[in-house]
Amino acid sequence: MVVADSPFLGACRRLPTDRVPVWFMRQAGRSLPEYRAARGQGSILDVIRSPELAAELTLQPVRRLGVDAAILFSDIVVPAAAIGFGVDVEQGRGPVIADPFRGAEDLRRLRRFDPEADTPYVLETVRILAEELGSQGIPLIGFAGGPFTVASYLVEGGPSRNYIHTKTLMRADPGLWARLLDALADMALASLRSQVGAGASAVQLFDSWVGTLSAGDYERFVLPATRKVLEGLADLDVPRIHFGVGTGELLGLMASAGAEVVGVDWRVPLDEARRRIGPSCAVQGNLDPVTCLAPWEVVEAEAREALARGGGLGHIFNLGHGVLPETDPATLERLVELVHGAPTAEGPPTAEGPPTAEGPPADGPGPDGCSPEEAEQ
Ligand code: 1CP
Repeated sequence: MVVADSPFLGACRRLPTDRVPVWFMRQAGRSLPEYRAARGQGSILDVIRSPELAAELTLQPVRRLGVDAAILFSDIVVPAAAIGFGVDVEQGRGPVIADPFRGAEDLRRLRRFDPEADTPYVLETVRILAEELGSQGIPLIGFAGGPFTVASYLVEGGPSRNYIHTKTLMRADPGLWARLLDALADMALASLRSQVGAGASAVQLFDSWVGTLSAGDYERFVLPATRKVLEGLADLDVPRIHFGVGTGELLGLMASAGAEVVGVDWRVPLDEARRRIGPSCAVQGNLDPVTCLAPWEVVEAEAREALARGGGLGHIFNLGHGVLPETDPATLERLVELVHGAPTAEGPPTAEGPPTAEGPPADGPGPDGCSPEEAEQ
């Protein structure tokens, strides 16, 4: 099979596929013994700077789990680290910034990101993977961090619960906030374009923590930058996936930002998510990652429910967020088998949205509906 005909790319375009495609966010990593064996002790940033190793870590879950897509082994803070913002990634904690972004003078530290010069190792990894996966007909997903989520690390200085500094900057100095997000949008866009140029077949924008915002704040403070990233990819003709956690109230707005696929976490059932997103986007999700720690019968029942509510057509099965390190890889293997054995919907999507096990769920598009130009296809 050639990559272009893969079930994953077909489902992103809401085309009929012979099976529901499945991959898992954070499918590479600590849940796999072969990852722990290969990773070594250094910073994850050092691993990412080693193309052969990063490519190997990307391929491990493809080999073991039989997933329909690979996701590049990298991190959302790689571009910011590469331009010298002073980012490190602490094992067991995540990204940390010794000297966080707090004022206008810090904008100078966010110089323009040039992927070829600043992260040649990422592009080399993508090239290795595109060749290796291409021969197997498996697409490679490139990714970048969404402007809000990357800003939250730069402004807070590390992982955060309440985003106090980030939200305060946003409200106290909206002009500076807009310039920060615009710079981070340019960074994400340059990174994603370069990954596609090197051979990635799809891209995902991880705005993981944007669910901390109200819809009003999201629309005013984040959506313009997100649109800039997604619309800036439109000419490349690769599916764009847009994902965040806790975004139930934001799904309609996120769908209006320009992606082909909206990622949904476990808090909103997929049929309801489709109602909020509108008929012109595919959906990705949405099994609770913690469910994977339950007995198989529970995993199976919840996965079947997600499949039924997802409706087959234009559904990429995934977890609602990343694989937890405690997950038994055997559970993920069984999940892939289960999803691949599930029925797919037939026929092209209707204006009402794809059918589900419970009949047509969508009574019209969400507030905006993504890729509106495709809505009547
Ligand atoms: O298979 C894969 O998905 C692995 C590749 C990958 C991806 C897609 C890594 C490697 N990081 C990411 C994206 C990423 N990084 C996101 C978006 C996805 C998500 O929401 O989970 C985010 C928010 C980060 C930031 C980050 N990097 C965190 C989260 C911290 C927090 O705020 O809670 C952590 C722990 C890291 C480090 C990191 N990146 C990747 C790995 C495997 C690790 C962990 C460990 C290590 O040091 O080995």
